[in-house]
Amino acid sequence: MDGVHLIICLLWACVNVCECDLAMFGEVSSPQYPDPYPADLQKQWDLEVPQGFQIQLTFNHLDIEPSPNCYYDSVSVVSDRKVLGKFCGQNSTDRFHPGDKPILAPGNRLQLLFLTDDSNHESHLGFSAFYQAVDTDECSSSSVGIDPPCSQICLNTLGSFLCACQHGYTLQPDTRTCILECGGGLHSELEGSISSPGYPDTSPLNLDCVYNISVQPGFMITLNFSQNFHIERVDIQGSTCLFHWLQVSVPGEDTKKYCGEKSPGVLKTKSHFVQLKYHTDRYGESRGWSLRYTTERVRCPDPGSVTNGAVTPNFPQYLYRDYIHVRCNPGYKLMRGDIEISRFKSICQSNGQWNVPLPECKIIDCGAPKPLLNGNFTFISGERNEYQSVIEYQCNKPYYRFGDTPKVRYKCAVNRKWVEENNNDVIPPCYPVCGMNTEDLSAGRVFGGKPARLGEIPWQLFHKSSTRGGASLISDYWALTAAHVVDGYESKNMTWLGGIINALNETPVTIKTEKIIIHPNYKKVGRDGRSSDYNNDIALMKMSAMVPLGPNIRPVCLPKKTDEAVKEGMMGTVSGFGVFNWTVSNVLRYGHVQVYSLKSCDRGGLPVSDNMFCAGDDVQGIDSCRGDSGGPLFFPMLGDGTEDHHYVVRGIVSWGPKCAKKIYKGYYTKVQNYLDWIEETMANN
Ligand SMILES: *[C@@H]1O[C@H](CO)[C@@H](O)[C@H](O)[C@H]1NC(C)=O
Ligand SMILES: *[C@@H]1O[C@H](CO)[C@@H](O)[C@H](O)[C@H]1NC(C)=O
Ligand SMILES: *[C@@H]1O[C@H](CO)[C@@H](O)[C@H](O)[C@H]1NC(C)=O
Ligand SMILES: *[C@@H]1O[C@H](CO)[C@@H](O)[C@H](O)[C@H]1NC(C)=O
Ligand SMILES: *[C@@H]1O[C@H](CO)[C@@H](O)[C@H](O)[C@H]1NC(C)=O
Ligand SMILES: CC(=O)N[C@H]1CO[C@H](CO)[C@@H](O)[C@@H]1O
Repeated sequence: MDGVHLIICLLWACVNVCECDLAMFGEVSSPQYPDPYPADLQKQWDLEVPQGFQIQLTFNHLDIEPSPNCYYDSVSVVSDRKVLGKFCGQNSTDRFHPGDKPILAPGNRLQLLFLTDDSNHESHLGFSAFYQAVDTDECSSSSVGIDPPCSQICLNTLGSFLCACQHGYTLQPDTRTCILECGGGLHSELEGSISSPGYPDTSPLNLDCVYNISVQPGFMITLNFSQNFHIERVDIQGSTCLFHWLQVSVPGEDTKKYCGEKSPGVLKTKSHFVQLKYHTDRYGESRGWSLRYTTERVRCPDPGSVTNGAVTPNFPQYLYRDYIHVRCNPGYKLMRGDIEISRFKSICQSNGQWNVPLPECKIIDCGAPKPLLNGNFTFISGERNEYQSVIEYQCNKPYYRFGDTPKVRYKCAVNRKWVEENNNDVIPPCYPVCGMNTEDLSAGRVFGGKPARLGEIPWQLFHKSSTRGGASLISDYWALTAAHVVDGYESKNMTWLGGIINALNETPVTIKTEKIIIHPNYKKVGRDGRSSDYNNDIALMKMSAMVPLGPNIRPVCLPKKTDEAVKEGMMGTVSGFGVFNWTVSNVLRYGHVQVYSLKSCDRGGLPVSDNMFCAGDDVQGIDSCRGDSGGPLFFPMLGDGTEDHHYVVRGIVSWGPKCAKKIYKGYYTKVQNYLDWIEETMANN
């Protein structure tokens, strides 16, 4: 008992210690061998070879005191607490001598236990042994202890073994047991094969095999049974396939049972899940079946077409995961209902439906054309501001016109803008037409001037209250006058009348000034009432509202920088509501005057500058007079093919020594000297 306990303890220790690589063979011998062994010995050897091998021990020499049952001295071979042999003696003729027969342990370990008593009188030498690893025949049941190691086929390998199964059976996870291949598992690949257990051998009896084919939604399974099909058919009283059958179930459809010798052939299931059940009972014979299944993608209906657009790509058929785009033709926009979308994509879904319905392509529109101040547009072609509609802008005739073209055309373009041929989308402004009158002035000299008819001098403005004065309208906002007329009014709103020839019995166009700008170099009238020298006697007035141009109120032209300067002998017309025949006139009068050289005009002692010129009438005493100040002296410009006949204001009625005396002439501000100032002032205010 003590011995066994010790073995176990030592064995336990050895298992813990020897993690090292184990030798495939080795030697072991008694203490002091080949000299005689000592007395009172109790020694153990734990021998081990690698896992998967058996350990085999062979004594090459053994000389131990012989005794019945090796009672005195002995060497024991122990495996797994079982004593394989207890040896003593000198040679193989001894009953307990092992000879040279190998001793094979069932496992990869064994222990040697050498025991001696208190004497070794005959000087026995002990033993010497050799051990080695022997490949286990794991397949023969006795050596492993599991009975049998494999349920079907056992294959020995070096240090181990493998189990294999007969056809139609599969090895279980325990790697030993074979079970009948019968349904089970899930067929989730997009194609594959399934056959009855053992096929093409006769199917086993008592089967209930379930095969699930389950692929992802969007795919449809097609079963293709081979022609080699045989399931026992027993029909009784209208019931078929009573005992052996193959059942095919598709969700949402009636299950179908098949038996007999005719292959079901090709079954298109239109489903992504199919369950097969194969049943045999305890009797009869079915030779089985096999099938190959394939899948195809679900098909979506033809998406159709979009008017004024294109559906791409154009496939003969559209399958699950295919997608389409819709693009509209130029000039059309994508609309989903009432909402415009920038792009469109629809995907064929697993249910065979498109995820979004097709959009519409609607013609684009450019919106209402921009209004044009003092002008308007008309549709030349198209309507509702749609793509490629053409509009034409015109300025309100005859009072306004574009700078150089009579009309401009714009087309509704792809970029949804109204653009000109050259893609310009800026509409030029309408400028007032200047220098035109409705009634032409009678030519020739008229004594003392002549009352004007309406529309003859439509640029004439009249300031009636306190300071009588005149001015010339030069645009639909600006008027030109003499500085001395508005001197002192800069901080006031002056009311001017226009469109009249009689200040008493007509309804004038009343216009108010918003700004009065006197030429900076004009010397204003001092506090002492000292009069100005009339140099730079020019001022601009901006009106608070646009002057409504019409037949009787229209601007006069300014001279061009390139125009010839005013010179002696030129004939112009002066107009105003000034003093006539010694009384203040309420009637607009005009008279034709001639330009004289400054030398030939008597200036009545006042200084004269180059910013002035003088004009008058030697013959009939035509002259501007008090109350005419600020009014125009205008000259006709004959039409020359590029321009129509029009009037240009070259002088502003400024001062004169005495009215209508032949020797005295009137002095006028020379407008041509102030063109830059006028242009700048009008642009900056
Ligand atoms: C096969 O399908 C059925 C029905 O959907 C299900 O109950 C069963 O668990 C499935 N078996 C396998 C192995 O997938
Ligand atoms: C079904 O399988 C047979 C044999 O493998 C083959 O010739 C046939 O084309 C298949 N039919 C279909 C629809 O796949
Ligand atoms: C512009 O013309 C349209 C017709 O073309 C007309 O209905 C509209 O009143 C006009 N607008 C102006 C400001 O004249
Ligand atoms: C004149 O009228 C305009 C409005 O048109 C106003 O802004 C301005 O203050 C008024 N007064 C003067 C002195 O211009
Ligand atoms: C000027 O007035 C006088 C009377 O004051 C009148 O006799 C004369 O006809 C008038 N001349 C003109 C040209 O109106
Ligand atoms: C062959 C041989 O050595 N035989 C010997 C075996 O041992 C006995 C004594 O135990 C001898 O008598 C034999 O001669």
